[in-house]
Amino acid sequence: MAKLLTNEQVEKYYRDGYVHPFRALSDADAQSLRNRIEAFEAEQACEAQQALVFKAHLPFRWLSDIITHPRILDAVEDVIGPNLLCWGSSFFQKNAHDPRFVSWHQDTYYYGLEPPETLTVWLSITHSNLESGCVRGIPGSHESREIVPFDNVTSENNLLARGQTIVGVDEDAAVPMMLKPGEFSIHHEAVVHGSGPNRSDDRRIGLSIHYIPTHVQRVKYNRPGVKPRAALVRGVDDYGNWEHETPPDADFHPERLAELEEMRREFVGRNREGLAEPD
Ligand SMILES: O=C(O)CCC(=O)C(=O)O
Repeated sequence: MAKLLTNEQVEKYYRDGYVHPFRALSDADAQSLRNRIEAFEAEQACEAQQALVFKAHLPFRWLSDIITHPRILDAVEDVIGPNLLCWGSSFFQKNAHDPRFVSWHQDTYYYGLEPPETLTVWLSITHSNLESGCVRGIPGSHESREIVPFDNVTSENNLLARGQTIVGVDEDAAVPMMLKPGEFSIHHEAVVHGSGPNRSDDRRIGLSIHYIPTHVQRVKYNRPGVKPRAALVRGVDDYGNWEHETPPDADFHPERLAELEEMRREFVGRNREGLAEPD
């Protein structure tokens, strides 16, 4: 029996490649999450999206609590089943009146997973709407699961480091996934999506969290003899394709921070070799 989504919403996810909105956090909890993020940024003198790459949840209990939030996991379970791994989480942030954008892209190109079944939860921590540059998706663009041809267009304002840009997208077909603080959308890794600049007076902050069913394997970026790592967030793992991360028992957990740093270095190395990164 479904836990959060209706049958129609599950069907919509498979048909269109996304569905929204769902509430995870109350207004007050979304605000206190925002306060924590902003306190971290003030302390580090750096945006969270720059300091915490790929697995923002790894060194912080308060972010580990978000990737394991029961309402989020209920929604994910309704779509991809009861045995769930979370392999990544990244902030996407734009300040008030910020020209930064996310070009039209598919996540599949970066992820290297087989089968390509990542479901991304995009949790809105502020208002995400047309003015603030919410995520927009092209319905049905995930259907073939094929990678749509793209160019790498580098721009200092593109939040995608390598600038994957699918050209010729019919923007009139794009559907805005507008969200209030504490609400989330879900999207399939192959759906074409992107977002425009923030023209509003407030920041637009989202946390993008990536879930897979346990049978999915990573087929790219693996080091010989080393399993990729992910958090088992619900159910059991009968496949053993991933090494399970231990949740942090303290904030600024030193070992987890070191793991994040190692991943960052690997990522820089891959970029030097001209390989794609898991944006
Ligand atoms: O936050 C954005 O504007 C884009 C997010 C995105 O591309 C993603 O979560 O996959």
